Formats: sequence, structure tokens, C-alpha cells
Amino acid sequence: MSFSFTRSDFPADFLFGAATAAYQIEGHAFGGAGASHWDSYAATPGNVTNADDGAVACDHYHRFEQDLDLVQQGGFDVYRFSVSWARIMPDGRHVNPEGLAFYDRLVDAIVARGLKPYLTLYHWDLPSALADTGGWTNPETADLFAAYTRAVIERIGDRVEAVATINEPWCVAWLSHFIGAQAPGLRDIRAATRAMHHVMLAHGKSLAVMREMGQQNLGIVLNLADPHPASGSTADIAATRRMDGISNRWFLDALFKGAYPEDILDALRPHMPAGLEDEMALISAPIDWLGINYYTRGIVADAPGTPWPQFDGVEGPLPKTDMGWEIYPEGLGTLLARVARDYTGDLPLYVTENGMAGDDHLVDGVCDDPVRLKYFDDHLQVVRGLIAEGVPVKGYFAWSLLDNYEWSFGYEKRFGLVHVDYETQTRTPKRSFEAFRAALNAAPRRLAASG
Ligand code: GCO
Repeated sequence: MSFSFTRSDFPADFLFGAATAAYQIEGHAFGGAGASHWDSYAATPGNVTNADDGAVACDHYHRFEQDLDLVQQGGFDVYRFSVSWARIMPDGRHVNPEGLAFYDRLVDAIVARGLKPYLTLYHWDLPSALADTGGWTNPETADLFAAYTRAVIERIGDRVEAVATINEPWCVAWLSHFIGAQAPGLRDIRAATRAMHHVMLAHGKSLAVMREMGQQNLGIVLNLADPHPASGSTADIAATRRMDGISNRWFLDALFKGAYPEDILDALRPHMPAGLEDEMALISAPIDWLGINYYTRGIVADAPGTPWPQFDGVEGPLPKTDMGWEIYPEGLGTLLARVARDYTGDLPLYVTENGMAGDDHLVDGVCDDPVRLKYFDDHLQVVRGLIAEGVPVKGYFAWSLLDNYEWSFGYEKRFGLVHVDYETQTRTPKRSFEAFRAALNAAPRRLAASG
């Protein structure tokens, strides 16, 4: 099986990438990294499947050369990766030279393969020492994030093509402090509210530091929901608006309108830090691109009799991935078109993550994943349609290069283009990887600007 497109069906400057994140692949036990709040979250019974943690993960720390060879062989233009705060600053404040040296080698190895490095500064792995002082509920974390940004950019900023400050602020704040499904696993509206602001403040402060340093091509990565009411009832429609407010408008309005949406702010205000209005100019400073991670849609029903925000997610009827997420490529189209129309205009948009977990198995050395292959194909056809309509989508990143540590789901969920045998650390490209390899190598590769 192959894709229904090749590289030449996309604009000449369209970028294809593969994405990963530090804690999910590196092996946090190596290289003098400090404890991450994911280590303690995973060590607490009931939080993570099999109590798996990221201590070894894919051992990318020792195998990154081989992993980058795969990105290159797949025909990708770009490699999206994150750096770990706790590896670079084990106590969140002071540099571990071994940590920075690792990323220095990594970026050199990316560039040496003619790939563009797309750096994410924060992909969820807060140093435990900062969790001890309140983590994202403490505004000091935003200041420390700015200092960390400076240390990273001083060392590798000269070679990275683009930088994202924060990956998925909704997950960092709401999922982790209100729903309690990711580290630190809190379920507290005041903690969640503060985190919802401080994570955006951290973005603003980090951005300001990078602007001052002259770093180019700066953005942020949001995971946006494509919300659908469970029925046509007024109550379900209103519930869907609340969900949209927390998941989408909170971040988009802050970034592009300089104010949080009034309907959500009204509900959260009693828990908000004072003086936040003064910080909105920093948060809404112009960015150069917006990344959007998209996996599925959300179906929302009113939940009468429960406290605000008074809604529940409802299971939909469509075929689902191994995560139980409906496969709904149309949602990517609706979402990106909406963002461009209502918020970003001509600003370049990137699909910074898209992919699915499958029940993947190696049989005679082959990992056949037809559902994933079709998933990628269908979503990339939606991207083609968007481009044809004039939506400025400039690139697409498959999540993920490797099977990896899927957070609360441990190693049980496999999102990779490449299968990982965690006993032997053997990498086996899946059929979906081969489809990318065929489609992306079908036309001559453009020379990367940096190499
Ligand atoms: C994200 C997550 C990834 C997940 C992926 C699949 O950015 O969404 O950070 O790390 O692995 O989304 O759930």
C-alpha cells in the first residue's frame, strides 16, 4: 500500500516532518538529568499503565544517530524535537553542562543530515525541583522558563530553524491540573486556573527573551479541539461553547486578541492571579507561525447538576484508534480553516502533530499498519484541500517517529512510524514509514537551506 499523493502534489516549499519529544524517547536516567515531575507521577500507583516511566524509553540518548538516519531515509525535511528542562537544568535553575552538550551534538547530527531542526522548549517535563515550589501554579516558573530559554538558545539557537516555546498549553495546564490525567495529576480549579495563565506568561517571557537575542522563526504549539455538540439541544450547544472556550479560545484569544475570552474568564476570575491584564501584551506579542496538533474531534454534552464547566465528553460512532479516539480527518480541515479565518490570517500554520496509536505487531520482521497509513493519507489530503482553499498551511509533522512513552499510557500505546522493541531497542520501520519514504523520495529532494 502507498499514499495517494507524492511530494510534488504539495507546494515546493511545503515541509514534511517527523516529531518526537524528549521525555518520551531519550531515557531520562542518562546524562545527569534531574528528576522530572513525570518520574514521581509515574511512581505513584494508578497514574500510569504498568507504572512505566521514561528512565530508559527508546534509549534515544545513546541511539540518536541511528534514529536521525531514519528521519533522513524517510525523506523528511524537518525533525521536530524537544529539549528537556530537567536534563539541561536538573534543579530547574542551574545548567548541567552534560545536558546542553547532548543537545549540541543532537542538533549537529540533525543538520549534518540535511534536516531542519524544529525545537520545542517545553514538552511537559517539568523539573521536580520546580514542581516542589508549585510548578505552573507559581508565577516564578515563568521567569525561570525565560532563563532556561536563554541558556538553550545561547547554545543551540544558531543552528535551529524554528522554535516553539510551549507544546500544548491546554495539556500542561487543564489536563494536568483540573482533569488530573497527566503530571502533576492535580484536580483543583485554582491550581488549573493559575497554570492556564502562567503557562501563557511563560510563553510570553520566553518569546521576549528570544526576540531580544535575535532568534528567528518563533511560535507556539496548541492542541486544539474540534468540538461537536452531542445533540442539537440548547444545553449541549452551550456546553460545547464552554469546552471550546477552555480548549481553544482561551489560548487563541490570548495570543491573537490579547485578552482571555470573557465567558471563561468570568467563571475563572475568582481563582485568577491579580493583575493579569498587565501581562496580556507580553502574551500576545507577535509570533511567526502557529503549530496545531490534531488527532480527533470532541463530542460534548451538557452535564446538569455538576459544577462549572458542566460538560462531559461523549463517545462518538466513528471507527477509533487504539486510544479510543475517533478517526475524523474532516476535523483538521474545519479547525485550521477556522483558526486562519478568525485569528491568524496569513500567518504560517503547521500541523505540528498528527498520527494514531495502533495495535501494531511485528510479524516475520514486518509491521503492517494499514489503518495508520490510511489515517496519514486522509489527513494529508485534507491538508491539500486547505492549501487549495488558500489556508497557509506550510508543513505537516507525523507523530511520531518512534513508538515511545505515551505518558499515562506508558509503552502500551504505539504511535510510531517505526516500531520499537523495548527489550532489544530494535527499530523496525512500519509500512506507514515506507509509504512516507516512497512519497517523499518520489521527487528530487530539495536542498535544505542549511546544508
Ligand atoms: C502531544 C503530546 C504527545 C503525545 C501525542 C499522542 O503533544 O500531544 O505531547 O507527546 O504523545 O499527542 O497522544
